Amino acid sequence: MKLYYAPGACSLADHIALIESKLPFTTDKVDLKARTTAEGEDYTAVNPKGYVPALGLDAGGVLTENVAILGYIADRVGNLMPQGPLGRFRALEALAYISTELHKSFAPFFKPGSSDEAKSAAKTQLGKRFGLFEDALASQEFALGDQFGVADCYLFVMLFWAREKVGLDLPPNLSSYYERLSQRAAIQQALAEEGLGD
Ligand SMILES: N[C@@H](CCC(=O)N[C@@H](CS)C(=O)NCC(=O)O)C(=O)O
Repeated sequence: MKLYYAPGACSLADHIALIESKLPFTTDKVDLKARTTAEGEDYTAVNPKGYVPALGLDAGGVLTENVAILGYIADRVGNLMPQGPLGRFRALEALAYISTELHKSFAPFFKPGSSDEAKSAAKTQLGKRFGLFEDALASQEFALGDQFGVADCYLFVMLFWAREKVGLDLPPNLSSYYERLSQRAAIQQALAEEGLGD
């Protein structure tokens, strides 16, 4: 597999998940402005959507969208989503929430020319949407229970942005969760490989 990523973008979630999965993979860094990759590919030919992430599959073809890529990785290994008959649906439920309710709420912080008003409204919305995980983390170690999984990979990136891009003060449970995850080997490795380590 080959992960197409941009440093510190949402593709960091997939990068972390791939390291956690211990499946073999390579990476290719995408220049999102030029739409080319470090290995010299035309990125629009890889992913006509033009954005990261994209995952080149061993059997051929390319998978896009964080929810699908993270779900695919979790399905391949089985230990990155909750167990039980509803486990994969709990993972999809969390990934969909993170994608649509958290990830998209960061838009004003990435879009050039966004007004202070739009940023302030987004900050308020993010604070509310993170509340679901703040409450859950009062009684469990990870986003979906006591086992690390793909939802944590994605939630980590949202918290990384909340700290780095928005300057959001994280409530106590999320703050200690973020500090714990920051010490995790796969997360440190992914950050270092993207040039974002300490
Ligand atoms: N719906 C997509 C959104 C991916 C996305 O927002 N990618 C951003 C980086 S976090 C990007 O590549 N933006 C550059 C662009 O759109 O040109 C997914 O969840 O995978």
